[in-house]
Amino acid sequence: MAFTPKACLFDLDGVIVDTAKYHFTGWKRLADELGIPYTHEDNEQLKGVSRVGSLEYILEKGGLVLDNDTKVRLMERKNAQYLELVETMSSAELFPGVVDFIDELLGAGVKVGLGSSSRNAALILDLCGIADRFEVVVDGNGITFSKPDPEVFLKGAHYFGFAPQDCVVFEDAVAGIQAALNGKFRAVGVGKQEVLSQAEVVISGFEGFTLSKLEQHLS
Ligand code: B16
Ligand code: MG
Repeated sequence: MAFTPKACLFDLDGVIVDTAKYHFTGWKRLADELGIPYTHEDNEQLKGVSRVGSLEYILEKGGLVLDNDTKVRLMERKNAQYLELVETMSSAELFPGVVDFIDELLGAGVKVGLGSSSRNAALILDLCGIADRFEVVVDGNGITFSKPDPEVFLKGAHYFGFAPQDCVVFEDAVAGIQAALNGKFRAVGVGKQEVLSQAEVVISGFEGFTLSKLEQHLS
């Protein structure tokens, strides 16, 4: 049966823009100070994972148990580092084709929203000059449960008043695809097929991607 999306919900980091490299630098500096090895593979595991979840992962890797106040301080330090690193971000860092695709959706009357685990999502959208495209932004500040819980996307669909089945989620993280499927959304993976094989469709990026291609893939 032909499928036409009523809304598209985009993850931010890894789908619209590559902030993973800045998260990597921030966590690596912190891990170095703690004497815990932190690799690109670790960073890959933490895509879509909340700030606190990321710290817990690193501490567990190093076998470190810390009290809550110390954990809060470490997260603040990492975030201050991250904010310094993203300060100079601009539209030049947007992934090729993603804004054209979003603009095509908006022109066709498809609603567009953001569903990100990041508490810095609104800032990044602003820095990249695309905040005006998103009618709703659900981010790490507005959710209780992290991906793979579907809360972040369900809140977006609820804002629009649409059933998840009528909305498409674009995600680069395994936990994000699981969140979409757990919420009964249509799920498009952005990245590598072998990593995102649970998604209904995987695209390598948005260059040349169109609404009609999306509809063909999901029909
Ligand atoms: P922050 P997404 C996620 O964003 C990142 O992929 C993940 O690496 C990061 O730890 C998380 O946001 C929290 O970010 O520290 O900025 O609140 O992929 O869900 O857009
Ligand atoms: Mg992501």
